[in-house]
Amino acid sequence: MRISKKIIVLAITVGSLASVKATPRDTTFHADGNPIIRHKYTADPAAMVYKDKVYLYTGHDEAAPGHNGYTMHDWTCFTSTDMVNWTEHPSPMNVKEFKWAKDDAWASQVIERNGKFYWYVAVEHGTIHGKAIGVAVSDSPLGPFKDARGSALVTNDMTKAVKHSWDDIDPTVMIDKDGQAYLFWGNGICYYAKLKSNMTELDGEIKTITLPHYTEAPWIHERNGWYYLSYAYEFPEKIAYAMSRSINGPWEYKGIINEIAGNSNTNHQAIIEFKGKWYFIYHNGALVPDAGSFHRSVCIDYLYYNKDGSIKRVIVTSEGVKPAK
Ligand code: FUB
Repeated sequence: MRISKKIIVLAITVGSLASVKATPRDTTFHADGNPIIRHKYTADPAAMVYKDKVYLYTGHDEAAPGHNGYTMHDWTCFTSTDMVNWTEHPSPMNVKEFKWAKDDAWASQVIERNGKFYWYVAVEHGTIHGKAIGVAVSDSPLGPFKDARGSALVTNDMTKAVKHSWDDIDPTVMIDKDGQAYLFWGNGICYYAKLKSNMTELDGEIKTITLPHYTEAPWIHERNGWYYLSYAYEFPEKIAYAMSRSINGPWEYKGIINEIAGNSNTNHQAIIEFKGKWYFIYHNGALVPDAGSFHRSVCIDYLYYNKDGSIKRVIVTSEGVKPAK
């Protein structure tokens, strides 16, 4: 049998194409109300505004249907210039990036300093029992992000205020006006510490903040000289907040701003200002019936302030927000 040269060339080409891994691409979509992301489950939103663009980083719920527990291995990244039209970028980081971690790509936050991007994440430590906080760094907000230390920044044996092993989760980070960076985190108690200017080492002691019915998910932001520390309150979680004139406190408890997130026990907010409006970004379990606490979805609604700087209760909507101009 004679096989033509053309067929041989075609067979070699198809064979080599099959062995090349498909490169993940950016994809764009228009958010049609809340939840804003409907093609996968997303949780624990953290948003950063950088150069007129919103970078939304989320956890990724991948639990099997009906599984009552978190299955989370990587984080996602979406960007938008108007809060409605979004681009999804290939996942900038998997928990495997942290060689010392076992699993559990839990809540996180990215911040920029001097042109570098630092990503603080909660994961399960591989050898020190309990959750831990790691930090990754990149030259681009889209990654690739690399473990910045080769070890955890915070481990369970460094924090003794509560007895359970998952107190070192949910990092939130802020650089104050004087250039001093702070990390807040915690489940069951709110911890905070200064960060060195390299952003990868704690600077001094770990302190605690007493807040009524504090569960987890602290988020720190500043507006007009007021510092706001919002957090998940009770369980199932509402979102409450405290205010202070200094990032070091004292914090005055101000009340609840968001009610329980439908059928999700957790609520996990991020708060940002973008193009003159304030946004409350959170998750619920409302994508499909029975989505619940382990198949969560990110939503966005507006956040408004009173004249005295206090925050108005968030009105959670199905319609979501309008395009920002
Ligand atoms: O996603 C895992 C955990 O659930 C987060 O760390 C908490 O804030 C809660 O949302």
